[in-house]
Amino acid sequence: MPEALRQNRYQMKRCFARYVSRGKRVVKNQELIEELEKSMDDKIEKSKLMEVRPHPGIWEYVKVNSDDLSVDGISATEYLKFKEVIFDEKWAKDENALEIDFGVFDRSTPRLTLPSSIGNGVHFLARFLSTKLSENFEPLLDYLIALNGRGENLMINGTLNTVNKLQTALLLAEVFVSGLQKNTPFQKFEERFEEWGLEKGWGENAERVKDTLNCLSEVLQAPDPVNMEKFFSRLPTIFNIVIFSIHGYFGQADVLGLPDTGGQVVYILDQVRALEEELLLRIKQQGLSVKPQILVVTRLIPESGGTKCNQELEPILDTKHSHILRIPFKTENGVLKNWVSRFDIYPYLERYARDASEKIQDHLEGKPDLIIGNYTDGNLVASLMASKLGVTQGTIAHALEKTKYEDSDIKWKEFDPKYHFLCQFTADMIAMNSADFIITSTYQEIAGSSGINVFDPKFNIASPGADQSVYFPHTQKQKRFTDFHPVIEDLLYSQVENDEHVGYLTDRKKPIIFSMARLDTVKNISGLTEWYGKSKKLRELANLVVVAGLLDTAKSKDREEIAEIKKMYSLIDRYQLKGQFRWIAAQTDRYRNGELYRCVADSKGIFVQPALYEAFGLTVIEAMNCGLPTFATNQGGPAEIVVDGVSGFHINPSNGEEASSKIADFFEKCRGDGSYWHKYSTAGLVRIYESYTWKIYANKALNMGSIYNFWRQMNREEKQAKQRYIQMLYSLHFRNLVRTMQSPSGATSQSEITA
Ligand code: UDP
Ligand code: LCN
Repeated sequence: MPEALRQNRYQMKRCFARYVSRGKRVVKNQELIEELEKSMDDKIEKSKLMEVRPHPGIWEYVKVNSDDLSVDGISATEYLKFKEVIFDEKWAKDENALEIDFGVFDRSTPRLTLPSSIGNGVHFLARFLSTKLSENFEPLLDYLIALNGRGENLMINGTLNTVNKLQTALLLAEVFVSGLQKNTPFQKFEERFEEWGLEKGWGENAERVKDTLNCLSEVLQAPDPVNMEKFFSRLPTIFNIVIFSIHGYFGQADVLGLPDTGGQVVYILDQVRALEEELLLRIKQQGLSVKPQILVVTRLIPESGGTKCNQELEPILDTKHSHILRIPFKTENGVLKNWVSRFDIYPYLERYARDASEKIQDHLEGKPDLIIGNYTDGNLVASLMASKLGVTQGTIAHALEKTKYEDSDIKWKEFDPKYHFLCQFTADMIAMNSADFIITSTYQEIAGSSGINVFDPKFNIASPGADQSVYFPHTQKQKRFTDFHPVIEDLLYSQVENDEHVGYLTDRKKPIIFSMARLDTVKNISGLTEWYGKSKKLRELANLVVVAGLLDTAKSKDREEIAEIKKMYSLIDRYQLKGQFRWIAAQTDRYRNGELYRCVADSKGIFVQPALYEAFGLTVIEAMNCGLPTFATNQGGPAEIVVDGVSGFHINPSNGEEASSKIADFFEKCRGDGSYWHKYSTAGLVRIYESYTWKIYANKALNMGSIYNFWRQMNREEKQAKQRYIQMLYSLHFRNLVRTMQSPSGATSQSEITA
């Protein structure tokens, strides 16, 4: 940096003078770059300077004097202190303020060192374990001896209590199965295996058994990461999974679009289907006949507004053995009847964790093998339960609010009365640190600002997919849900305005710019509406249709949604949008929505995801699966899903003018070249099939469950020490935060509680 500043001294001085003259004490990266761009006249110099080389996860802190451009390196602590002084001087300067450091417990946890390995924890761990085990195989041996399913020994029994004995048994067995027909079922030679100390679980037939035996022999001879990962992916360790997703309305019908109920529900139901399918396949391949169970545990809401969220147990559609289990929030006054915003949920969670733990063990007739949490509330409860029962814990770290609400890390005090970020960030810290592994959907979710060491091998990227029986290309004519066409025709083109749609389209020949999201501020649907309103060119080229939230403030209970509804009406007025714009209320039927995306594709339209920040962006992959060219925010997950200019386009949500003109440019090119639209439609599909499917996801997630389960046992002592520290933080700090929390929605008032 000093060198770069010296080379362009004049321009840099101008640039820094501009930063300072803004009078802002905190300036974002984006703004820094914009100013920098403005200050440079010379094109070549500019492109040299703008060639920022990102080293994700590696931070450098410097202090620059804007007068003489001198640069001094400073430490992370100094930087944070400096930043905090701006907001709360007294606190930031308190030398004895509480500092929390989990790092001290992770002395023997290996650390990734390459930014390119971030998010690839499983591979890294397999490599690390290979080295560790080559020094001593005992832990693996003990682990295998202890394996059992429903009280039955699996893989090996206690007679193989030394590595030598195990190696000999493997050799004998391998020679034996080599002489059998490949498809000989395990049952045919089960007794023979028992004589050698080998139990069920090696495979369904001679061929599979041989391969697994060989894999372990290789590991024992000279452990290598590839065989290690393969061996763990074959071990029968996971049969029962609990997935927590507590807040919102969690159901299978008529819930999407309700406050706090969006992608998470879709994600989890699809995830369960994919996990069950993969579990069934694995169990069959292991030669076992265990029935796997997956329980999605959520909140039972007595006043459920016509949804099924007041039912305790509900089988999950398109699965064989999976259920939704609902447990109510209880207080000393009884059961809480109404929905509670996810921001106000903290006071109920501890009791919930206790109640849930009991119910779950009743239902499963024992402990689960893996507990997965979603979102802050689910992750906190997952940590409480996992640490109590000693079960492996996975955390799904997406949609964390710290990244969704700009500056929420430094302005938490200002935000706290409304959002209770203090509770939330503390809960996230507790859950993330107690988790055995963390699944994120994208690289950015880790390398962003999770506040946790991103070189920790617990981080793994496993991106979700979209259900391909619902979201498939518009060109697959024979599969299309044509029964919905009359309703969709009406939704899009009827000239009436009612409870379900406002605005109308007069020229139906124009392509449709389509968007669909909850009506949250961060989703920026009102932003897109405004960009469209302001752009004459765009209004000439295309119509705008958005599906979002409710159309009537009186019907919404969500403070943010109410503000957005008002804003939408004022935009319709200000820009006189009627005739070119249709606003449709939240749609809950995913089959119909799938067809809706395809009908938009029939109009040669596009999908736009304009969010100010998007953690992942399920709608982006749904649209791409349906063959819709997609323009997606460059803030968050969509920036990774879409490769700009190749499989779709990026737009900058804070520069509406630029976004509108990029979209207009696309439509103009489509007018001039009939193949242009198809090119992007196809490229989007290619991108999906190579990286974003549920099959890929389920395979990765189960491998994580298996290998981290072993690691937590190997690393038991350190884990316990850390857990003690976390418990202390929970009891002494978190509980206090919850106790002093004010409930802005008044959700705890007596009227809403039944005895
Ligand atoms: N969705 C829906 N109806 C609506 C709005 C959204 O069915 O009115 C679905 C949408 O198809 C997607 C999910 O809700 O499956 C939204 O997921 P996304 O990741 O885009 O956003 P989130 O709501 O999770 O923040
Ligand atoms: C995660 C999601 O995907 C959203 O749909 C939720 O509203 C958000 O979390 C908060 O629950």
